[in-house]
Parts: sequence; C-alpha cells; structure tokens
Amino acid sequence: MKIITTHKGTDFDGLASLAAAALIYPDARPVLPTSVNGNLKAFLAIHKDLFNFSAPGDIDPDEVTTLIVVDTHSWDRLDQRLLALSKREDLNIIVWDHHIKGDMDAGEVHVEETGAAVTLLVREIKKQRKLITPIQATLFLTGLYEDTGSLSFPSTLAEDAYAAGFLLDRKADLNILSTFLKPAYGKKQKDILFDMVKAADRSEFNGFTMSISALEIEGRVQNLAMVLQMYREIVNVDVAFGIFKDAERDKTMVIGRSSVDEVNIGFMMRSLGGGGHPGAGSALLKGVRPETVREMILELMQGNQYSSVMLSDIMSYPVVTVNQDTKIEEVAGLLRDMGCTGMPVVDDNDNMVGVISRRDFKRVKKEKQMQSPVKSIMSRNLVSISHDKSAIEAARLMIRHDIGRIPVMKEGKIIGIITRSDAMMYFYDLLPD
Ligand SMILES: [Mn+2]
Repeated sequence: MKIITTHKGTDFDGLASLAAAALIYPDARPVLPTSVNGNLKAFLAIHKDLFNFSAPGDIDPDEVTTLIVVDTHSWDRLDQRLLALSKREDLNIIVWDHHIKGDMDAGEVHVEETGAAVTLLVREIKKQRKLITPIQATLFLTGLYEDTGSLSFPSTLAEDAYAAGFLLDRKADLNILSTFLKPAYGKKQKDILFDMVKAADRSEFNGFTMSISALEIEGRVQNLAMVLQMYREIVNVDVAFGIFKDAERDKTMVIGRSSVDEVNIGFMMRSLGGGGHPGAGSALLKGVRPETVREMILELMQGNQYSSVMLSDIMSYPVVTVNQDTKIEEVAGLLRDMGCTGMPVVDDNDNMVGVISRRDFKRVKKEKQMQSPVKSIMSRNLVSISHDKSAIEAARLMIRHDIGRIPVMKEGKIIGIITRSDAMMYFYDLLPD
C-alpha cells in the first residue's frame, strides 16, 4: 500500500500539498494527521467529504510499501501512529518539501526552497496536465498564500507566483480563500505583540527614541511587519526593530521601521542582505543569534547618521582606470575582460584626463591604429561629480550628457564611479510602500 501524509499540526500548505499529491499519486491513500491547526478545522468542517482522507489509525504500518511525505521530511513531525515506519528499512520514501532540513532517508527527493510546498506539487500537476476543480484550485492557493503571506514574504520565489497564476487561471476563488485564511491580526499576532510590549525597552539615540525587541516565534507568522508597526506606535518611538527568531528553521527575521530622516532602514537592511526603503525594510538571516543581530543593528545605527545619502555610499569602487598612453588594443581587451562599457583615463599623476567607452572605438578606422595610445580616441568631455553630491544630481548629469557612468571625485582624485545601475538600485529602494 502507498500512503501520502504531511506534518502534524497541519496547516493549509500541508493540507493543500496532501490533496495535490493525491492527484499526482492516484493509487496512494492520503492520510491526514489527527492534529490540525485551528483555521484548517473550519475549512475541513465544510469540505471534508470532498477529500477522501484516511486517519493515521486506519493504517497498518506493516502494509505500507511506499510513504510519500509532503511539506516536511522530519520523522518527529509525523503523526505518532506513523512513527513505526521510521524503523522499516525496506520502505520506499518520496519527499516533496520546501524545508531544506529533514532526517528522512528518501529514495526520491523533491526539495526546493520555495515559499510554499504546494508550489512544487502544483508545478508537477501543471506539467502532467492533470485537471483540477475550482475547489481544489482554491485549497491549493489558500496553502500557497498562507505560507507566502499572499506572495509578500521575502521567501517567495517566482515559482510561487507562477503557481498562483496557474491556480487563478483554474478558477481559484479568492472570496472563499479570504474567509478561511487567518485574519491579518489574529491571536498569534496579538500574543507576539503582547510579549513584545511586556518586554519593551526604550532608549535615546542621538536625539531620537528607539526600541529593539527580540523574541522567539514558532513557525511562520504572517504580518510581523504590521505587528512591529503597532509595537512602534504603542511604545511610541521614532525607530523600532523587531528580531524574530524561528528556532525550528534556524532563521531570524529582522524588521525595521523609522519615521526619522536620520535613520535609513533600507540601507541597514541591505547591509544585512535584505532590502527596503528609508522608512521600512526587512532581512531574513540564517543561523544567526538574535544577540548578534542586535549588535549588528546598533553598529549600523552608528554608521547611519546622515540626513541624505551621499554618492560615496552607493557608488561602485574600486575603479579601474587606464593610463592615457596605454595602447588601444590593450584597453579593448581590458574592457572585454572586465565586462564594462567604459573607464576613466588618467595621466601619470592619476589626474583624470578623459573617458574611454565602447562607442569611442568607432574612431578606429585602420587596424594599425590599435597600436596608438588610448588618448588619441578617448572622449575629453570631462564629466565628473563630487562625492558629497546626491544620487539625484548624478542622475541629472547622466541625462544631460547622455552617459551611463560618472567618475566620483574627492580632492581631485577618482574614488569611485557611479553607474546607471547604482543610481537605479538607489531609486528603486526609495519607492514608497
Ligand atoms: Mn509549508
């Protein structure tokens, strides 16, 4: 006998993955763990007859030849009545999961770090051209939205969005889905907020108030950003950070909110590998202790004391320059090897005397000209910008002179280069919520 099961305390992603796997393996019996989470009970109360789920007690472990597990692959997360299977050496195990960690020794493994496990199964259903009903599509999308915060969590991949698109195309019903999905501010969020407020600290930092709250959470919690926003208002500080440690997955979510110009959250979160804009941002860290994150935040706060961003913060460096006497042939090779479209040209004292870019090479008419010094074809149009200017000023210069790279100068020397992509990265992060 083949069976399919998922983790106990089953959530929508687990249930959706179970139902989806039942379509992929029609000869296997789907087994729903005895304990399921609260909002799933409400869903099952109405829909149970649609799915032919067995209870773990109905299964004789000795008869199981193949075990298909979805949305987990850790033995201790299975229903207790199925644990006897972990002793079986002849058992064929197939895994579909989006958690990287697990201790099941599977013969067939489909593990990818997608936002939801059901994404992997929906992709397979699509590939096999299986038909699904609108109700199945609705359940799958509910699981997908629950685990990805409606595609808003940083863990969301393009794959999740493709799966969501497919399910909407198969008539997933968003009205039904929103009835069963947890409200944005539910019991879990309330408990977390209360714990944060109970332990709240408040400190002064260079003229504004701030609070950092660190807390352990269990599993994925939606809308932590909203919880932090409420926390900031209740504790009444200018800047608030939440450090949420999910011990089980060994991941720490850092969320920041700021209402003062002096603290640019987007910058700080980018330094931690995340993103955001000046007022709000987040980062997801792996295997880092909350105390370390707190220290990192404090350190970043020290280095974050400016009201506007200077070019030196967003420019690219170090800059590769070429001497004006370098042969054109050599410069062409250099540009090709480095994959850049141009570079500044300097004299023997490192003063900028021009810029060479790919379009200047059109001036080369004869092969032997490749042996001439680069100064013979470089552009002498010296556009540069001082390091203390803003990104907006750099963008204006790029438009006015139709150039994509501007050397950034400090005391007459080139210290970096600002490119179109540097400027774009900056502006995109400035976009409001
Ligand atoms: Mn999941």
